[in-house]
Amino acid sequence: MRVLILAGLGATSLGCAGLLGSEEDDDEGGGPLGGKDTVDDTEERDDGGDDPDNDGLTNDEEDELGTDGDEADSDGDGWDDGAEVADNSDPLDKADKPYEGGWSKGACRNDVKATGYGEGDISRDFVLPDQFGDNVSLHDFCDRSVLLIFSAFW
Ligand SMILES: [Ca+2]
Ligand SMILES: [Ca+2]
Ligand SMILES: [Ca+2]
Repeated sequence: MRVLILAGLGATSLGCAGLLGSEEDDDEGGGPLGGKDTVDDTEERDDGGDDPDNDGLTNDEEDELGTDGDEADSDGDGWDDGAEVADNSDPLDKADKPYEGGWSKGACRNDVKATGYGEGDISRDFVLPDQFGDNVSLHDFCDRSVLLIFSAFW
């Protein structure tokens, strides 16, 4: 079976608000036994608007997302943090990458609920290889029109 997935005709939705939480130091500067932290992750940055790793996210944005402000690719998947945020993929999940087929993943992709298989229903999510050989999830394109063409040969 070969599946061709075409997606397009939708407005691009950028941003990942609500996708990621932030980590805070809950020991108020003290180490496990009340000593000094070996890594001070609570220090206020006076360079919050800077982007020293040149990934498109400021230090303040990286702090909020929990990404590394000194490493462009926090999860080591080959995609810069800013590119992942712009594509609604998780910059802290190595398995979650922008879609290389050229369309952004929808910000609503994790909120889609299947309703059935009738006309107008929302289909159950599934993953299939696209024409480029990349595995894609149907719900990644929740804000797009998706044309699925199925064929089978025996
Ligand atoms: Ca940055
Ligand atoms: Ca970064
Ligand atoms: Ca990455």
